[in-house]
Amino acid sequence: MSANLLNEYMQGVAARNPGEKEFQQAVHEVLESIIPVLERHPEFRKARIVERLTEPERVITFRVPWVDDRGDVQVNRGFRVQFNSAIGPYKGGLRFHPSVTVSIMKFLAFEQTFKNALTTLPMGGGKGGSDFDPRGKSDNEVMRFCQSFTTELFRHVGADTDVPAGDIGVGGREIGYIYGQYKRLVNRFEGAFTGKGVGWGGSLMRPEATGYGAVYFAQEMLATRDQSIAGRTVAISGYGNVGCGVTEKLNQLGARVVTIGDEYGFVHDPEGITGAKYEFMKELWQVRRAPAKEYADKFNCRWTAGARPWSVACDVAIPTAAENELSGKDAEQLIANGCTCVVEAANMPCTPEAVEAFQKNNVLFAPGKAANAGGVATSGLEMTQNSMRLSWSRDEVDAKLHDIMRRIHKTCVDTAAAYGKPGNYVIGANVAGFLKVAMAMMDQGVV
Ligand code: 2IT
Repeated sequence: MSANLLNEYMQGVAARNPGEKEFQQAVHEVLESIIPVLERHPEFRKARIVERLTEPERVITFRVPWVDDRGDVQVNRGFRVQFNSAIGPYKGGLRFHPSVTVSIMKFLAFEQTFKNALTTLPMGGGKGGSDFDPRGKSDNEVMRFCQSFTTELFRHVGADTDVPAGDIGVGGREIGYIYGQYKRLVNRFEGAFTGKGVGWGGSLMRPEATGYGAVYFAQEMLATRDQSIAGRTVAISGYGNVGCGVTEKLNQLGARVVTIGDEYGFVHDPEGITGAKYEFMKELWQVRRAPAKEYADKFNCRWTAGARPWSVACDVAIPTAAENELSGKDAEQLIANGCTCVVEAANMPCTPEAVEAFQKNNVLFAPGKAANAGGVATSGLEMTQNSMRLSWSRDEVDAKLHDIMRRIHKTCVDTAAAYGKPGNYVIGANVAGFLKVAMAMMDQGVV
């Protein structure tokens, strides 16, 4: 019965979204978890909640023409997927990366819908971006691209409609250029974007929030086994915004981050990325957008080309880069090397085979929609501050973030237990996120 229902839904999703591998993968993972909920709630099936929830409310694609520094015309494709607004205005980041496709946008917006529901804040799910590659572009080129992108995007977003933020390739610089153009077009200073500069409506702690939140979540998971993060060796894969936040918080808590990497390979620094080395790592991406190998060259560490860091012995693994960066094979290797806790700080970084391997081997496993929700939760806090026209101190934001992460953890644990799968954070997160959105959809009728 369960398998039939899942197959039936997935056949429909595959037929309507042919070739959209990442989107189908994200939907499959959620539907697999919520079949028991649908069996308990025939009214959800009658109201076709799953069919509605797997269909984005709106998918916008647009042309982004711009002129590069040589005077040549360039054309990119822009997207905004407004997936679900049952519990609040669409909310989610913008990704600028050559790998961006409609499938990637839809998977991210779908995930975001459940993640945002878990934060306890009133935010619907959305995502956007472009196949534009900011690497190797001058500041002026990035600005011209952002202005052209916003010249179309602006008509679809707004403080009470859809509030984009950053994601891969979109940080403070890009949000600045996008916001400047937005404000010029609408002639209003309003909280239509988050991740803004702290001097003009941004929230303290937003840049660090995703990474800090993932570490808070790891602490809560370890505490269920009477363990602590202090003294642990941790492997991470990226060194952007999320990687830096994770490393900074782990250093504060006395853990040791021993790897960073990019698509070309990874660095192993067994002594840990601390002090001046951490400052160098931070500058590497955030200021210079330089390759990870520079860290290995500068500090005389081992560089392994063409591989991810999952072969390194560690207690905790925190993928911080991108989807499907940790395979079933990688998972087997981590388990063999003694890793007992895996936290998805990126979106869907572990393949389904990897997740299965972790769960079979009693590894604590936190799915991204729970563990990396601290970023968007702090975006929600930025929206609150903008509405109130005030700004909170760093400590105030951090305390709220910490509290939200504890609550998400508890929700996952309680929900998993209520559905007979204690300790299964995938079931806990998917079911709790789904229930919140589904009940709101039921209340609002067939829309
Ligand atoms: O994946 C994510 O949650 C984000 N990129 C952050 C989205 C946001 O609106 O802050």
